Amino acid sequence: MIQVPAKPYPFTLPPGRTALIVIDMQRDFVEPGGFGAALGNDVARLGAIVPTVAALLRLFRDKGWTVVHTRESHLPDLSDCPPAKRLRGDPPQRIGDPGAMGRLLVRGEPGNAILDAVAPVPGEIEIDKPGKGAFYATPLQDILAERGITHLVFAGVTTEVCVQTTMREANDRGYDSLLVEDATESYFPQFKAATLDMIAAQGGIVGWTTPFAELERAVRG
Ligand code: C5J
Repeated sequence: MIQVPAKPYPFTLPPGRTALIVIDMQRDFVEPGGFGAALGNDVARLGAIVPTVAALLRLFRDKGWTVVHTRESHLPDLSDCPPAKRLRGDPPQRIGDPGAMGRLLVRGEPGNAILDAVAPVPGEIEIDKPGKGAFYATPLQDILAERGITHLVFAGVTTEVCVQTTMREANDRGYDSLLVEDATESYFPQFKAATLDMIAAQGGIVGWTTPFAELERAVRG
């Protein structure tokens, strides 16, 4: 077992039974002209974590541990996109509309791809998810169970939406989860700070948080 200094107390990580889940590091959220920008967000903030997410991927690849990448995406006919999701708000472009990188949030479009710098490599698991949480309407839980995974390390965007939703889903399914603080980002700094606090509050009601350097030091020894 590996002990990682973390909030609210050290995270105990079983090598070989721990998976990295990288949430939605897609052009649609991080680059101008995608879904995140269409909602009025300043997407520049999110790009800053790319080097840390890449380093986290290197750490798991070096150890040979399970890596999962998720994409928030919908089928081209939008049959998996509830009207409530598509019609909410008053954005200039909605899910499925044409944008600078193809149709927004549609599977297979250029904008829906994961950024090259943190893209999956052969052998890693890729999950397309129609919701915010990666367990909803996906095979993720079965895949993790087949591999005997009990502990999850989280990175990606955005902290308070898809990352936190998936951590809460994981919590209810019995996983212990650690969020890497500098490998996740939000369009709203105050929401990121609040999410990190609420995850670790009440004795780790959702899970643990730690900076990447602490995780790397503990894992590499
Ligand atoms: C959002 C996500 N923010 N990946 N999606 O709509 O967090």
